[in-house]
Amino acid sequence: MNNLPPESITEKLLQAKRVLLLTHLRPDGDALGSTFGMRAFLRSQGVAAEVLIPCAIPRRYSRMCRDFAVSLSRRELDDFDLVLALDCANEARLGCGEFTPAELREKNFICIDHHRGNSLAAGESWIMPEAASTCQMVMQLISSMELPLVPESATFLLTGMMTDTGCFCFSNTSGESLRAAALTVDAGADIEKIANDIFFSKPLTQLKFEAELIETQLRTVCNGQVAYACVTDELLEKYDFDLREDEGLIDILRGLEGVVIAMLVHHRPDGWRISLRSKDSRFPVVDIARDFGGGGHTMAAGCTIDVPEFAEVERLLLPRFEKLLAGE
Ligand SMILES: [Mn+2]
Repeated sequence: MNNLPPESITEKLLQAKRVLLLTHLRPDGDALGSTFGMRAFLRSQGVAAEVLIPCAIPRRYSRMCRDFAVSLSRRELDDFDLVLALDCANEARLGCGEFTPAELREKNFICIDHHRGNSLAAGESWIMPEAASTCQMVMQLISSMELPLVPESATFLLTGMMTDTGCFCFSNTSGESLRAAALTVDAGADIEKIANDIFFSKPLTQLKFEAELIETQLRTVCNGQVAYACVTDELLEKYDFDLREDEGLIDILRGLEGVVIAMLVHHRPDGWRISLRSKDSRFPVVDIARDFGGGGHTMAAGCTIDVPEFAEVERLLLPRFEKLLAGE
């Protein structure tokens, strides 16, 4: 493990009496894996720790993520001497309930994250953009302390490592990612349970929703190198599909032969939510997302564009893809 966490963070974590663990809203596998994995680890070390998730969590994770707080009062917040935010890149995404980031900064407020351009401004931060997942960072942190990893923690950490790397298929997977994953397996991570719960448990309605999405919405441009689809409210209603469950939906577009850039679009009250993926590191999509006020990772990024019609989204973005693919 080359990238060692700051010693001050490991010290503070182990010296804390009660740690509050936070992550980003609309939590994904890495967000939940890192917070619940850290909770299990801290508890195994005799450090009291609680997770606050003030929003719904995707169904596929609800079996494994249990016993967390959905809200906390200010008085309850006082009981914590350390707040640790995991996998959260900025204040707007932080799932902190009714608390303001300023209130959290009055505590020992630490951030561990792998998003480039993290702007959370915690009291102390460990940001490692080259890490494929925050779970990988947590694993590196635990192994740097040379403390044992309990199987429950190992299973959570491996979950986030697998979801953020597409089961170690995406280009963010490094030797270090695989070594960190190996440590979780050695520690008893239940890879079969993760596979069945997270990857092989798609409800039939979702399968049908995806089939109709492809049948009616999939479009390709740039000689088939760009695939995109707009998730309509009609489709969501017809299949009673909750877009919070959409993690992986864009991978269907990415999985199409010949596709280099995939885009999934959905209309929200504040504009069109754009998710972008690239299959080729020569064509990073994060710059396009940034130009529209978004961000993310080099190959997986997103933004929101507030225009009335979807056709305008196409008019704004398709030429950008064309230029990117032409190497301009
Ligand atoms: Mn992540």
